[in-house]
Amino acid sequence: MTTAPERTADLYPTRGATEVATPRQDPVVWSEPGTAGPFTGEELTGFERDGFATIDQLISDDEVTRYRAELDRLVTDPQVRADERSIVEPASGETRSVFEVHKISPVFAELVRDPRVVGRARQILGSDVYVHQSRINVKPGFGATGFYWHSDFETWHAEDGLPRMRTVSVSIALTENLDTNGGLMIMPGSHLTFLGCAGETPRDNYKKSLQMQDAGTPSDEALTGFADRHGIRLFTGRAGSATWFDCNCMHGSGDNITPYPRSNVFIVFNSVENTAVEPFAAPVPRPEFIGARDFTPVS
Ligand SMILES: O=C(O)CCC(=O)C(=O)O
Ligand SMILES: [Fe+2]
Repeated sequence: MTTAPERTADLYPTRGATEVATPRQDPVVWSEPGTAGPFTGEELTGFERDGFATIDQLISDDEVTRYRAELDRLVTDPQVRADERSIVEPASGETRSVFEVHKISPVFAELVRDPRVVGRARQILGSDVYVHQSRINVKPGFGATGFYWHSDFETWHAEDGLPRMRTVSVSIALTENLDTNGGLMIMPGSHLTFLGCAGETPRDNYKKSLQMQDAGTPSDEALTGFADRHGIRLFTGRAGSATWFDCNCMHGSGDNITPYPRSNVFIVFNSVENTAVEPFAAPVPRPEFIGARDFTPVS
C-alpha cells in the first residue's frame, strides 16, 4: 500500500467560495524575551501589539544619497526597464516597482546584510532569515497609483506557499514620506486576524496583481469592520526612516498626485524555519523574482 505524501496543514484558508476570518495561529515576535538585538524590549512589545515598529533614522543621510542614486540608476537603466523584474504604471508607462533588487544590485545587497536591517529581522523571527522578496517602489509624483488594501501574507500563503506567519517586511524611505504623497497606511492590530479572501486565483495572476490587485482583495464590509475596530495609521518620516511591519498587517497606500516622489525600498525577510512549500491556493507558484525559492540565509 502506498500513502500520499503529506501536505503541509493549511492553517489559513483563503480564496475559497466565501471570505472567512481566522484568528492568527502564530506568534508575532518569535525570539525569546530579552534576546539581544537592535530593537529594544519596548519596541518589540509595541511590534507585537500593533504589528509594526518605526525607526526615525535607520540609515544616515549619506547612505540615503547612495541608495537613492542606485534607485535612480535602476529605474532609468534601459536593460533593467526591459527586464521582467520591472513593473510599470498602467497609465504613464513609468516604472512603478523593480523586484529582486538585492540580487541585481550589489548596493542593495549590502543593505540587506546590514546588521541594523538583518539583525532586526532575526530578532523578530527568532531564527536565521532569508529574503523572500525585495523591491523598490518608486511612486513618482503627478499620478502614481497606490496599493489597494491587502495583507501580504494572504498572497504569500496563497500564491507563494509560505506556511506560517513568520515573515517581516521593512520599508525604508529614500525620499521624505509626507502625509500627502501616498505614504503607507496600516490598521494597527489587524495582524492578529487572518482574512481569507473570496475567489479563486487566476493563472498568472501576478502579472495583473502587481499593477492592480484583484484576487486576494478584501470586501468593503470586511475592511469597514477592520477600520472601525483598529483605526488607520499613516506613516510619515524623513528619508532614512523605516517602518517594520508584520506580514499579516492590513495595509495599503493612496495615489501620489503631488510633485514629490515617494520612493521606498522594501525587503521581506522570512524565517529559514518557514520556507515556501507548494502554493496553498494557486495553480502554480509565482516566479522566483517575486517569491524566492532559494532559502540561503543572509549571513
Ligand atoms: O509602497 C506602498 O505604498 C505599499 C507597497 C505594498 O504594500 C507592497 O509592496 O506589498
Ligand atoms: Fe503589501
